[in-house]
Amino acid sequence: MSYKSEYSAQDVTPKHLFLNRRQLMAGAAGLLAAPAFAGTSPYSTDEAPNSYEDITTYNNYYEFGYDKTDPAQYAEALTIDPWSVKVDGLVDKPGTYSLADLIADMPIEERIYRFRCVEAWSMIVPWQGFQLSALLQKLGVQAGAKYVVFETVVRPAEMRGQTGGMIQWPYREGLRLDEAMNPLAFMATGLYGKPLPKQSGAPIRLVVPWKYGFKSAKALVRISLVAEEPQTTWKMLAPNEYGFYANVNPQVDHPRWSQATERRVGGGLFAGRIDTQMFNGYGDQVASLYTGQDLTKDF
Ligand SMILES: Nc1nc2c(c(=O)[nH]1)N[C@H]1C(S)=C(S)[C@@H](COP(=O)(O)O)O[C@H]1N2
Ligand SMILES: [Mo]
Repeated sequence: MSYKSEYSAQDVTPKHLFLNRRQLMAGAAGLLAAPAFAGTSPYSTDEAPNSYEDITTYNNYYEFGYDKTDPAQYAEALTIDPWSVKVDGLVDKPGTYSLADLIADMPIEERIYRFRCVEAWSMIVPWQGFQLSALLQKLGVQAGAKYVVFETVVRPAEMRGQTGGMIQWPYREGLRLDEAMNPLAFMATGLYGKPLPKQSGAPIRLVVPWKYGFKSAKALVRISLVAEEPQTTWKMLAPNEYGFYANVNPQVDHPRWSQATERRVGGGLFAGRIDTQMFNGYGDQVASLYTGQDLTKDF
């Protein structure tokens, strides 16, 4: 089944125009799901996206609790305007940027990606946003930078899960610089043509479609360019279960379950499991990043 984006530039529906107008009137916040989509990307899958309902009511976001329904129930408490992102480390233009300044000149497009959680469920998600590479180019990566680190906001008064639990906040993730520069690595600011919902990581999150979902950190407030492989949340918690690379790999099982197959969320009670693909099906674009690496060790 194939899906034609409602939001492509070639197909300007009244709904699209309405969204533009409303978003423009809403000011900076509205620009986050910016109006000028370049059309469906060659990087998008033509599989049918999950419903908005599926995508925004079945979430992992431990800052709001451990249950899949906690984020939809509690994320509304997070203040996302104003929002700023600190950029530091080995970068030409460090500083604390307002979100609007950070993304002002980024080319916004739609990417319909497969999304595969390490827990062996998956979805198809129509994101809007921009390539991480465009942002890194604008910030100016210095020689010596080898990794990009991402940190989520820490705000226990608004994030009820941050008042306890086993995670050492902030939630943090990282990519090797060549992974971050791959055209698939994406910064999402919108979903289904609307500003990103809070439970999905508003106002800005990472999306790395060939890696397990935990790499795709939400509600980013800090991006650092560093020389050494950074500490990352799930590896800190259980290094024998979750590695730094976390590439989707049906041949490397989690110590407690198989990664060979996955359950597509929203498939219904009687839908069968589907085979998990190497690199979540993005091998043509990313396999060369790992030439010479043993992915059973660098899992
Ligand atoms: N800050 C933060 N980012 C996070 C998480 C989290 O708990 N906190 N969970 C991760 C995990 S395990 C997954 S599977 C995805 C889920 O994204 P979704 O809820 O939009 O599907 O977010 C990732 N990003
Ligand atoms: Mo996950």
